[in-house]
Amino acid sequence: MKTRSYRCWYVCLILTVMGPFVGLNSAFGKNPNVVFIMADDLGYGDLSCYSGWIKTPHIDAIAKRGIRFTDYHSNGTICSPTRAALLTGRYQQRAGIPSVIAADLKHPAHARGLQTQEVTIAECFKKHRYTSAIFGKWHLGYYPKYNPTHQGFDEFVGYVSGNIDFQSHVDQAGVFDWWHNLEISQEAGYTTHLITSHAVEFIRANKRRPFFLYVPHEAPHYPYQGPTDPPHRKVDGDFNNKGVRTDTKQAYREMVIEMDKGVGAIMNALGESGIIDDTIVVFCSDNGATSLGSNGSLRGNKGTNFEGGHRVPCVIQWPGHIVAGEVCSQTIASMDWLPTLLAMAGLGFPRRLELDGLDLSVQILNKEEVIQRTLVWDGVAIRRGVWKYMAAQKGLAVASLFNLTNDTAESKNLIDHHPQIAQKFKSELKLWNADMEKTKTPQPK
Ligand SMILES: [Ca+2]
Repeated sequence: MKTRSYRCWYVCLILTVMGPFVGLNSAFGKNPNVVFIMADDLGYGDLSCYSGWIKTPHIDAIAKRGIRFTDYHSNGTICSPTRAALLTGRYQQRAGIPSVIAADLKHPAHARGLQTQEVTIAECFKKHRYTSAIFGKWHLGYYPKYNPTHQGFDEFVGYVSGNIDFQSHVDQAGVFDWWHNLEISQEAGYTTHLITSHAVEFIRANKRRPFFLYVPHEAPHYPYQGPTDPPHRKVDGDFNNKGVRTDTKQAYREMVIEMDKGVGAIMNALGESGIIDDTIVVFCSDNGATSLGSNGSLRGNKGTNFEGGHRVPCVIQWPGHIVAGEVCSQTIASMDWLPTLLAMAGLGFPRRLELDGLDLSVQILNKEEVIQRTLVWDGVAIRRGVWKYMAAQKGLAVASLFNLTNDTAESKNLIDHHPQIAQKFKSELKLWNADMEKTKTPQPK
């Protein structure tokens, strides 16, 4: 059996062999830039382009200029796992991040992180001489050795925790958490505004060379603070993690609106820099909404394996390459972006990376028919085509089989009608779990 070190060596070799191809223009001419914007805990029923309750004209405009996905899924139902899958193109379980990386310094999971032996999407773009940056939430390791600058990002401004006070930048363990690369930074400002302004500045500074820009927003994750609210968390202080607003629903709305304005500012910067037609822009969420937001008619919330936990909004634009105003029903997941975006950009990637994500570029660019594929959540839920099987788990007393064609609300358990389908899924889950256990990147003891 191949060992991890052998695999890494082989990946390095592949990357080296790819060298002569580095810098070649894509099939579409100039290498396109990529701006990947991700909200935190935004639900399927939050945005106006998904018939949601918050008016988001700037995100809606991306959908008008490109594609709105109706069957996009976050790999995880909570923050860290989805981010690990997005960055590595692999199931988060395989990438060694099956659960959230805890803020509490005493929690055993606090010491975990995305291991540097993982090859990230930023490293893949950098192999093609892209400049890369991340502005916003990392949540893939607290220790400096897990800093994004060790994972292919040339520049990092943001926080390593799961959430911070939007004004004071203190995390929920009472630790100050705002960084510029490897240094703590005393930069003042509302988190959403800072993330936007760094992204805009980066776009203007790098308009003449291809870049990969990752913009993981904090909104609308708690603490529930609008742009005019004062700070409430203090270092080592005693505070309510969720904040002090009593009208939390209104605060949530303000947070989404502010993020949407930020998306507008990024689009303006691309336009003013004359590179909007050379830039692929994606906007999505990292998991479903809490009960404060809306997952539309879907069952469940963040942290559950029901559709409300992981079917989330996602829109993409690339003027001249993606047909405007399309609605796409392809089943797609966070881990698909690594192979898909590199393929869309006409760039090679190390095919021996043992990716779990699929290259769905032809479904997006050429509007080819959707393909059927299998997705697993947390080793206990599995989906293929119209069918989704869920083992008995928290919030679900008995194993269930749902047909998502007419039942995205997962209200009718059809397991007694289709026992063979359920049994097949159950067997697949067992194999999947054994494979993950065998191949997972270990965390240091
Ligand atoms: Ca999240």
